[in-house]
Amino acid sequence: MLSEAMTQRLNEQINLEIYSAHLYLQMSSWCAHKALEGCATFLSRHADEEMAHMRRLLNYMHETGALAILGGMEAPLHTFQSLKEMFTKVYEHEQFVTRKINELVRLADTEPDYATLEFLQWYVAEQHQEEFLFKSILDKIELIGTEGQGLFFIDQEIGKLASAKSPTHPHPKRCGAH
Ligand code: OFO
Repeated sequence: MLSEAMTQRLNEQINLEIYSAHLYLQMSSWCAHKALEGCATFLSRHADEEMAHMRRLLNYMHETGALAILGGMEAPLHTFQSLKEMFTKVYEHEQFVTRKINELVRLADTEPDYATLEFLQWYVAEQHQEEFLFKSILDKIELIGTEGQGLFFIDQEIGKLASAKSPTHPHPKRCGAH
């Protein structure tokens, strides 16, 4: 059974995952509007992954007999100066999510709530991959640039990342990784 504090923090995390999905879907729409189809597809699939993160939490709460409460949320940003600015915001958002996961882990450890601590390990690993993914996209943007044809090539590269994602392995493999 979850403590009241843990129930509240898991609820916050559920709502944060839904906000992440909204944010990435909105960004996907901005990209589609700018004819950046590769980025639009990538971000739309990533929004689906955020909803899967939310469902995993929701199921865990159901298993423990807790009530999940969905709240209202602010509308995400819908306009950006550039693709680089948009992906910088994605990276910052993922770093924020990592901090929230770390806070959850700390709470589970101090309560102690070992079942939730174990459950959260998946999110710890996932956040490592998410930060790596978005940092590597920013590195690509830095390397190729977005001037002239650069923007076209960046869009193609990010589109390839979308097709590399699969339901069983949502993140493209790192070079040399398993
Ligand atoms: Fe993008 O991360 Fe969810 O948890």
